[in-house]
Amino acid sequence: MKVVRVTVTPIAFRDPPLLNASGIHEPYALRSIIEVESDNGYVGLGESYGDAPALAIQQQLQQELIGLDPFKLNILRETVARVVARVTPASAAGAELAPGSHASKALSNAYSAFEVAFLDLQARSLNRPLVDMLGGALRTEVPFSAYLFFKYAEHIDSPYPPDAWGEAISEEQIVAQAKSMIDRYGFKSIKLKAGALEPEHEVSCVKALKRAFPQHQLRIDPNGNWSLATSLRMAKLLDGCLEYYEDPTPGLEGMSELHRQTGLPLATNMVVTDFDEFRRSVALNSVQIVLADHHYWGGLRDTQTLAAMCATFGLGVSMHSNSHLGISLMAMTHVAASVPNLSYACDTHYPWQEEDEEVIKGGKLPIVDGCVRITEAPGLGVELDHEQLGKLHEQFLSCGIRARNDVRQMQRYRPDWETVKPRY
Ligand code: GKR
Ligand code: MG
Repeated sequence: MKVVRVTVTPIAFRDPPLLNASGIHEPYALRSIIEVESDNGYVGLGESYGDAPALAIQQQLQQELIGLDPFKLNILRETVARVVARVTPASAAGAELAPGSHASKALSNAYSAFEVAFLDLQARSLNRPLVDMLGGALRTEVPFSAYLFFKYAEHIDSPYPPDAWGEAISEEQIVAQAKSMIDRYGFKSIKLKAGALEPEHEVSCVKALKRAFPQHQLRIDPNGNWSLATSLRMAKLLDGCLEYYEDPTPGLEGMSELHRQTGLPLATNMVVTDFDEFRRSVALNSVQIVLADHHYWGGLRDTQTLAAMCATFGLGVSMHSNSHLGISLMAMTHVAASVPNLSYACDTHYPWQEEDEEVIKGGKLPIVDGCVRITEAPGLGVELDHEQLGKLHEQFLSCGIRARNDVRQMQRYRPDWETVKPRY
């Protein structure tokens, strides 16, 4: 089997005004949708970052992958490495929370984007689910958490009508957001994205969630926007409410000291983002749970390696997410289904994306009882809807955004907004 066509299509879809440690989401999130076709008529799918630096590499690779055997992933990695060495990308400014724009992750990002499509192609040609290319499923239902955000009711100068979620700033509004998400999707655990408002207020919201959902597991994630002193103070206020404390404070040293002083389980998608940081984290005992993300950890098989490393060093493992659509959701679900030590419900932004903006046939994938299911359908189990792809590509062309920048977007609301890390 040989690759005869590779198509990378950048898309943009509506994204709500979600607040975070950098600023606020822009009205559109960017992704790329990848199709890899083989000479015997199968098409493998992938989804990755659509920010300009990541896209430039993916587009360079389109021609270079023609003729490769989709089973030879080691050759794929070598080919990607050659192209990445040629196209040295610049990191986009103001995009700290968009790993697709980090130059240091260029190789693992680009490899991952195509590895998923190659694995999908392998699986389709064998008429097996993709998870069988990863050693087979240990579970068919993968749990995800309700991922809450503080948010405004609508974007400044919004190019489209307000979303149905409404404003979420107060405790009552955050509890209402959690209730809608849980009623709709059945999530059993809740994550609150923090680092955006006063820490005391964010902690009060966690406590309000605890009162409203006493049976649910809770996490808070300030994206490293709290100093060590603030993180210690908030740990006291949180008073045992948490399943884990996610990236409260920046740096491996800060996290290590926080764990030493509180004993709380700390999770991260910020201080352990590659195997070198993993090694340093183990030496310092900085984190106890690693949130994997195949998009920048180097694909589905490297995510399995990461999970095996976590098992070796007695760490928990779960999954991080950025704004994404269904192809990424299914890739996350297939790898999560294959990981023996998946110890926590995974993160996903999926509920935040609009019903009419999915690129797969049949529209948005169901999340039932907080879980996404994998079936025996071949590959990732989803088919591309070319009409939808075309619509979201047009939106990419017209939206004017080429790299995520939550700082610049916040400056439209508050011209004096600056990046200060940690802010609190
Ligand atoms: O989308 O605002 C966001 C999140 O803050 C995202 O950028 C983070 O990468 O979800 C992520 C996280 O868990 O840190
Ligand atoms: Mg996080």
